[in-house]
Amino acid sequence: MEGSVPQKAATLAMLRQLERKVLWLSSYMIHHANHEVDRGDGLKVGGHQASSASLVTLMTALYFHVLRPEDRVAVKPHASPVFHAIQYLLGNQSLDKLQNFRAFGGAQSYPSRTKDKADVDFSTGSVGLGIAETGFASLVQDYVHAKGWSPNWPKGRMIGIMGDAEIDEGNVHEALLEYWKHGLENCWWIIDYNRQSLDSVVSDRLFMKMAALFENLGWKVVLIKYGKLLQRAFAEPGGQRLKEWIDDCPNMVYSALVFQGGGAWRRQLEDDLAIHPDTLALLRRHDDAALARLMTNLGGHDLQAILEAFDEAPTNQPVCFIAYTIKGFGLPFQGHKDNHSGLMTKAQLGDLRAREGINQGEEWDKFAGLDVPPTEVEAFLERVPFVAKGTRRLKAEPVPIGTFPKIEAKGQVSTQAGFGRVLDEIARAAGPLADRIVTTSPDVTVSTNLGPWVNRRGLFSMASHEDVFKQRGLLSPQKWEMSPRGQHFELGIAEMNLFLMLAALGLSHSLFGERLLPVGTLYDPFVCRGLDALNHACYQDSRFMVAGTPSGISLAPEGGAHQSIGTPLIGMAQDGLATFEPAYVDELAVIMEWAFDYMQREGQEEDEARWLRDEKGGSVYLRLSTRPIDQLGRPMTGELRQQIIDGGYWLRRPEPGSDLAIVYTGAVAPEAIEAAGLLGEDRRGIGVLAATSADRLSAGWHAAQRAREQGRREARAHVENLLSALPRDAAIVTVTDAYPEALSWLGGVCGHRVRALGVEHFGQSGSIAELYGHYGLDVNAILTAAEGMSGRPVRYRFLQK
Ligand SMILES: Cc1ncc(C[n+]2csc(CCOP(=O)(O)OP(=O)(O)O)c2C)c(N)n1
Ligand SMILES: [Mg+2]
Repeated sequence: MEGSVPQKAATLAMLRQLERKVLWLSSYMIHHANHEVDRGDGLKVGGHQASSASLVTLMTALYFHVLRPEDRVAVKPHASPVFHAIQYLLGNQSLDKLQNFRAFGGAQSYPSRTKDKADVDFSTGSVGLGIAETGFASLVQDYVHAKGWSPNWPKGRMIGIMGDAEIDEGNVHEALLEYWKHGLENCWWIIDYNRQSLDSVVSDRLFMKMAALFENLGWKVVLIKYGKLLQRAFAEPGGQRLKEWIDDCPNMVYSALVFQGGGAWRRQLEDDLAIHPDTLALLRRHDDAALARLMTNLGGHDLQAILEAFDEAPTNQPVCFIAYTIKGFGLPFQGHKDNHSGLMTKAQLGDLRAREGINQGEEWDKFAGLDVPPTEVEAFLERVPFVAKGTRRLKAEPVPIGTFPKIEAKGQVSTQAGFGRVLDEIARAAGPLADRIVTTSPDVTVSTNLGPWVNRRGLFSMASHEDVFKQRGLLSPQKWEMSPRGQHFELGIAEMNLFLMLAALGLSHSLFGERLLPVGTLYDPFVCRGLDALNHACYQDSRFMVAGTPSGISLAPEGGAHQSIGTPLIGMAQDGLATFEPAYVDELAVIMEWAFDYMQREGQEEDEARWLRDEKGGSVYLRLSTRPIDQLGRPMTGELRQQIIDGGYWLRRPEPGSDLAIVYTGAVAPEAIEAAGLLGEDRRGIGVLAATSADRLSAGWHAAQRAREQGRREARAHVENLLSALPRDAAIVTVTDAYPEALSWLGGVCGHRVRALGVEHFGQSGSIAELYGHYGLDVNAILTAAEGMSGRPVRYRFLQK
């Protein structure tokens, strides 16, 4: 704590006042949501009062004194009421939002970057993710500064305030390993060590193993265990015995005594310490209330102990503060093992109101009940360093895409190879786009075709490392040089880390004022391994491009464990993520050019009729394949380009009177085209529709339906326009190397009958021909489906070449 002795004392006194106010406001917010407002169904809406209360002191110290504007914070989900109360006092949150906590349009149950208007840096909710993102954000901050960017925004601490049970989440451990490799520095994790989770009490012995793990991985571990009252008591005669008693006390017993209060403390301690007269005398110098205060004076509830710990923390390594706290501290259910969903009764709230000196009607008053005049509190709040620069959400100039490289794809090429070529060409052409792209991959850099990009742009590391193979003149197509100039983050296999890294990179414009264009790659089936982190990234409106490749059973010999089936449905259902599965490299190039722009859009318009997020922008998922297919060598017209982006185009337009169309997505294009050719021998004008994005087609369709329902009768979706070219009684055969429902919905658009071909069972090893034959994606399967739909036999069959 800076300043002279009287200044420090004054700050401490003011923080004590604010601590009381934050406890009151956060408690009242929850009470108001549950008791004062009739939400119509009589159900309790909850609010995590106990979880919140354990962090009142710590967060008061942080937000009103320790934090600087450049510090970025992930707040434990269940501390949302405390967070909002603090934001209200700092002028960042309106009373209306507070009064509507957990209600429609009100302050969110868990702090949200996108839903809350308050100053949220990282959304939290799914425990383990917000906290893990702080370390990745710190690495991104290093990256931005290593490039000499962000000159007007100093480096800050990336701070995670976490529950002790969050440590159980595997992704937290995965993140710790990754941080170590990248030399993490500016990161604080503050663990709310209330030794309780939702159901149960956290094992103390296990937790100390965790502390050792942190130290092993380069963190400084700081225990904030005892408050000043206890520290002073330990120094008195008999005090050491008391300390030993507390240190040895099982969590369960301690929690029960906290709940029971002064009388119970006295009985237990006098029994256990009966043969130590000094200690008994020490205890007897306290009345019951004072004894309870003393015995619950853990470090995490003692402002002075907290501020000292923060003050003394090293600045050149990550720090893990283990702050001992009591769940529900200061409230009637403090310490009770079942208090997770506890709510105060009206009578209990009345007691708290009386204790805090707040009159009826003054509940929302920022200053009521405090021991200092409002003007002094106001003056203090105005000087709080955290809000000195006003709003902390930064903006960055868009990166110009410039002339996008032309990719001449001839012969047989896969979309995965095309993806590598596009990035290689961007790297070769150089310029702002190339400079702002950052790539990353969980140990599949080379096998997802990022190799050429990395060869040109290098790996990122704060320290420089030469490529040993290159130094020794050993032949390798892959350069592996690391330096602060590099533009590729090499990650270990953990896919959660990939998405947490993408989330952090994709928020750089907002966190650090510098736009990055992150591109990640992973094997498509393992999207599921990182799925919650992907969802977390999108929920925060982070902006990135991710390529899932290779995908589907087209990865033939690799077998069922590596062949993705359901990922297109994930892409469709994931908000904030536009999903594409092109078949041809020219389509892919169009999509990537568009994507680098789309990732940067920040429009406000949320016109439901065009709910493709075209104004708002978002992230992009490319589902790619290793199957080389014959390229079409066609001119790329403006109209075709637009249709590829909108989700589909007629590769072959159906003729009037046609009774069949084949709709395909991705790598099965050759089968669709071949089948159409064979069917065309004896049928008129069969259509072939290329669906480049089932996701955008369906989003546009839903939007147009909604718009019409709202009176905009002229609204029409791209897919409606496309399918209106096909007579209503014609049939559609859809085919995709994925779960068939990715396309079967097309039948609902204009009422066509649909036979949807796809993969419904786990894949296996084999050749593409064998697997397409077995799973029913080959030409003959399409012909048979066509036959079934029209009731007419097909004349020509496909003979294996
Ligand atoms: C991934 C995930 N799983 C389960 C939950 C449900 N949940 C919410 S809080 C909680 C326990 C939290 O315990 P802790 O982190 O110790 O926080 P405390 O309430 O003790 O402060 C659980 C299991 C969740 N939010 N996220
Ligand atoms: Mg806990």
